[in-house]
Amino acid sequence: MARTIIVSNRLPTKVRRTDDGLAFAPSEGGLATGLGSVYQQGDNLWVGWPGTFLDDEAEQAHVTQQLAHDHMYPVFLTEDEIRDFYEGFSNETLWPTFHYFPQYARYEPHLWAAYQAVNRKFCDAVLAVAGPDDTIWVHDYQLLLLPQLLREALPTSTVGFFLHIPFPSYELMRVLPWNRELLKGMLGADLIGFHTYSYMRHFLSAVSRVLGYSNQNGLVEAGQRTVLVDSVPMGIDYDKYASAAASDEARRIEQEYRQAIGEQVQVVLSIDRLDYTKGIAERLRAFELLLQQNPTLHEQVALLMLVVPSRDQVEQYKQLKEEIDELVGRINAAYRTITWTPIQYFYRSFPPEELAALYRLADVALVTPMRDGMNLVAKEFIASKGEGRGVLILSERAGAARELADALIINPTDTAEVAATLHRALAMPPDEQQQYLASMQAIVRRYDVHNWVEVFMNRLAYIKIKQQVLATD
Ligand code: GDG
Repeated sequence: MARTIIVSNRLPTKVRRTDDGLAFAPSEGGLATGLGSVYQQGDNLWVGWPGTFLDDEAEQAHVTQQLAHDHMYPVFLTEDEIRDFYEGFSNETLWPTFHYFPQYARYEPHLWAAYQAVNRKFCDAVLAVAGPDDTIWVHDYQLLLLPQLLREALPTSTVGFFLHIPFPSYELMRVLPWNRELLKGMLGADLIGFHTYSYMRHFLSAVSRVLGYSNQNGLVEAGQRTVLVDSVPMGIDYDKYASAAASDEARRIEQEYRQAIGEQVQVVLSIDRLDYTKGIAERLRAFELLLQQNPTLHEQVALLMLVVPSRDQVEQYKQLKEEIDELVGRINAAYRTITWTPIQYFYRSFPPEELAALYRLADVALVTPMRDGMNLVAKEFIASKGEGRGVLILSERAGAARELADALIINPTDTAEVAATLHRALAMPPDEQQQYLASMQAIVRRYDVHNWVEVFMNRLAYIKIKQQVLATD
């Protein structure tokens, strides 16, 4: 019986070391929810790293056994691999290059060697559990070489690949010393999916310029094989977010927060992982400009800013954290009053029910990344609003801006434009807010995460049939 095997750097469960031994906690990411309906069925499986360094063989055996109950198969990474493959080549070479921050990127052969070795390690793990007829769905930038490694080992297998971050213009790809190998690695897949049409076009252009492979309608002639490249934007679990926000618990927390903040104060919400791609510092400057230009808004508006700790061992992230701390301190010190704090800043993660309450509470969501593959926060805000009101301000450089064209779309580098758009959002009449919201809700509801999985799998089945037809022509 053919199975589906999901492969990603992280498993949907995180193992943590506690005083009482190892603890297993589900990950709340969109991918885990979306693919839950796939890997938990039949004999399907999810292969990935459990998120913690474990070198003791007895512990590894225990984790393997526990995860097997939940259809997961772990790949254990050594401390060197975590440093050079994960924090190194993945997060300090590919992440900045693909998000148009090449000045932050390290191009170092020993990181590349680690990346190749760990992709081979993932390949061995998949081969330990997969058969030639299985469908293998590989995810994201940590595993760009894996599709080709799988193709060599299992030539007839069905391999899909999805990239969750932007695929950059050829001008960025040409900077990357190992661009040929990376593109060839991806082309081992039968289907390569991106969030947007422009990422897909950038990929096709890089493939043509670097490898000389032509394409027609997204079908790439890669040597003896035909590979389909397509745009398949990822959705969220709409019903989950809508019902969490409508729950009694979310309403109760919202009321509590509302009372604390003040009935007359409009709330602007900002939620991201700590990352230079998310435009957090630029967003703060825009909020500062808003306060500077509009004294009448003082004591009438508050920015609620959640920054989820992430990669804070990396130098650029440490610096960004300091910059944010300083900006928040400076703006609050300049404008706060005894009864009003302009920026409520949290550097930690919140439980899902509080997140649902914050989405309810917010009058405006300010989503202004410099670059973002998709940005699920924008979609979650829309889904959480129900029949209520709310305005989404969205960066033109988030993948989500393609689908959410009824948001107030801004250029995140243009501080004056962001400040002016915030002003407009805070003054938008309720019926106009509802009209925009309803049209975006229809899109986010229809193209939800279940639809995304279905479309991806259908496209994968289509290219397998197309390959057979082409082979008999
Ligand atoms: C990558 C791409 C692409 C945030 N704070 C808390 C919390 N969150 C959740 C949000 C959302 C998720 O984290 C963040 O997703 P994003 O899409 O915004 O960003 P990345 O993590 O950078 O994800 C991105 C995505 O992959 C999918 O393809 O959209 O472009 O960079 O779901 O709700 N969750 C909880 N507490 C928090 O404090 N529980």
